[in-house]
Amino acid sequence: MASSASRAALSSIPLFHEKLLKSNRILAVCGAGLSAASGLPTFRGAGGLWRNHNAVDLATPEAFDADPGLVWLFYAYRRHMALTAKPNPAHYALAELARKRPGFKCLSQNVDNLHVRANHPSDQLSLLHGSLFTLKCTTCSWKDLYNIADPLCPALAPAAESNPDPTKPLPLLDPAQPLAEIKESELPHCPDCKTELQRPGVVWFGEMLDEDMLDDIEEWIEKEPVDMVLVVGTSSAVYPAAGYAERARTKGRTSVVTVNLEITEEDWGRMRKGDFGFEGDASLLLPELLRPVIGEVKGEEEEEVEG
Ligand code: BV8
Ligand code: ZN
Repeated sequence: MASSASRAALSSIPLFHEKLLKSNRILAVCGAGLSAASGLPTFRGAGGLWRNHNAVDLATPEAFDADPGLVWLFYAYRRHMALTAKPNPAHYALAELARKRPGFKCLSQNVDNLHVRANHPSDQLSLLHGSLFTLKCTTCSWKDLYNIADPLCPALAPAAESNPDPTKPLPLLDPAQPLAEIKESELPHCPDCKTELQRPGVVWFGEMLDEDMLDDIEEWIEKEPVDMVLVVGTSSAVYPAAGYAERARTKGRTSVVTVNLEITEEDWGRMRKGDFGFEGDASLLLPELLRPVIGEVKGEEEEEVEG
């Protein structure tokens, strides 16, 4: 149990800034909490349930096989939400850190494309679980790397509707409102093999992450000791993402820094000397924590994302 003295050291911004200014090799592991301030629900928060379906259950090949219409509505809704959302100062702060620190690498579990829209240098960004805006064939190698059609097809139009009456839940989200049946023939099919369905280019539970990306991350971690790991807005419950912070730790050298709205006693208890914990909204904390290196976060100058 971290004593109050050590708790003070663990959450001291001046001590953190001192370490940051000496840190060249920095890894970030980000989760849904990073995009919360952009209005996107987290998995553990409001986003955990979608029409009384557990989001984690819908993010599986089994769910897609069982009811591709339902799963496509789920993803079409998240595409719509992510398209209407904007990157927040935390996304811009990480992007600026990448420009100021060539030794910075950002691993994100988020599929909302907000890092990319915040102009995060692509060679310093690994999207561990893919993107809502990549489409691929369920069977052949056809892929559309960047598709922002909203709705994606007429059958998925309910997912792109804005809420007629904000006092009521969006009909699509109201489990009491039956969903129009979507026939497989109405869903997007692969333009190459014609017969197979398209699916969202995200990594579902039970599916392997991209091998080349995993090798690239391993190589980066192995190359030299890591000075700092920023663990931002994640419940660290999904692997392999949840294993990288400790994987990158070199005893006595690496500071693991937790930035989260909620840091549990258990989390504090797990921290080691030299680690840090900052409790609060990532979009407010990251610009302040990274200021000595990135200066004032300008934000909002969103670049047109080419396909
Ligand atoms: C795989 C894409 C090979 C789709 C996602 C080892 C041990 C145990 C299990 C496993 C293991 N290895 C593999 C597994 C199985 C599984 C797994 O980890 N299961 C878990 C549930 C135990 N892993 C896999 O299946 C992976 N594949 O390993 O393949 C294999 C296969 C089978 C068996 C062995 C090996 C694939 C995992 C990827 C799944 N796809 N997303 C989609 O998005 O629809 S995961 C998805 O859920 C997200 O991408 C993310 O990873 C996760 C949600 O977590 P978070 O992002 O952290 O969000 P959460 O809501 O949980 O937490 C938000 C946090 O933010 C909270 O802490 C909150 O306090 C904080 N917060 C909130 N607001 C703010 C904030 N913080 C700051 N500011 C705020 N404003
Ligand atoms: Zn195909």
